[in-house]
Amino acid sequence: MKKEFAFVLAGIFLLSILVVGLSPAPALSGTIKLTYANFPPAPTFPCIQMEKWKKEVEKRTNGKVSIQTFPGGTLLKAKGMMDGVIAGTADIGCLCMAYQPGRFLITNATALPLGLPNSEVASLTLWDLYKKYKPEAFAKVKVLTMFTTAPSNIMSKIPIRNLEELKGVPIRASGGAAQILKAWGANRVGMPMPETPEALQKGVVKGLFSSLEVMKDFKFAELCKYVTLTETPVYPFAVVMNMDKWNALPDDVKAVFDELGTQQSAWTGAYMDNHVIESINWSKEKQGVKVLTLSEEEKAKWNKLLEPIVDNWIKANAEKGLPAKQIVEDIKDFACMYEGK
Ligand code: DTR
Repeated sequence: MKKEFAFVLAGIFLLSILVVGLSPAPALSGTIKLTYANFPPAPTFPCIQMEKWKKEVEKRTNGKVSIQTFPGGTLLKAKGMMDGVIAGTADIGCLCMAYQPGRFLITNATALPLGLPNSEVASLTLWDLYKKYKPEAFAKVKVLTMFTTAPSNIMSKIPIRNLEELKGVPIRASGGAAQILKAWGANRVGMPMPETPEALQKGVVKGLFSSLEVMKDFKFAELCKYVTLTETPVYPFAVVMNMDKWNALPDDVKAVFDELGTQQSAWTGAYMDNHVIESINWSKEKQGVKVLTLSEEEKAKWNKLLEPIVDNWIKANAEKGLPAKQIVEDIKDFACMYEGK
């Protein structure tokens, strides 16, 4: 009897080892921990959207996933983001595609002067474009979402009311925005956003060309007392995940990440559009910033100079074998759809 009892006990013991041994790893080791790198400081919009995503993921997975965020370039910096995520330095990273213009040809087409009206429409347009073309440039990562800034405007230390006043003035811009500034005759200076405050302070540049929420978030309104409204172009962003880390996630977590793709794109766009309004009001009321609108006649001159940019882009990229004309058409069509036109 004693012997039989001992056998049963041993059996139960062996079985329990087997059951525990075979259960999936996450249940055993508890939460899945992921790192998320971002390049600009914490109060800026790429990091605000990162914290929102972290909160949503932790809520929707009931704490099964925990995200550790690294704003301010503490884990990866602007230009090293994509390769850092591919190499696994961070599990997830947020990148501004404009900082590597030749690398993300298809998605960077959203930075052409195509009249994308705001960040929400442009973000959803970019996300659709990505989903349609699944560009080779992202083959080594899992893309979690994409979004854009609001349209760009000139922020400067001196008033710029016409092309003559812009001629030769050193203004900071990256990617697609750079060729726009060049077409208008400015002396464009390229650098990622986190380097801009110092360049402005030292006088290396007299202004920048970006979406206007930075007037408040980087306190540029303290230095740049003028805004010239140009309302083009947007800058595209992507949030990418290390492929091995993605493949190792359980299916229910993958489903949460996937369902958040479009929602995060729309949320970030709406946040950006509202925040631009707040930033302009703050700049005018608290910093005495003057917002300059180009006269109709002047605006027509500025627009005329941009006309060859889209045509040249189509020509150059068709030669590289891309369906360049179709890409531009798709951007316009998606944008019309989201604008409700
Ligand atoms: N306009 C791009 C991207 C950009 C706009 N706002 C922010 C804030 C923080 C980092 C990047 C950006 C640019 O000028 O770099």
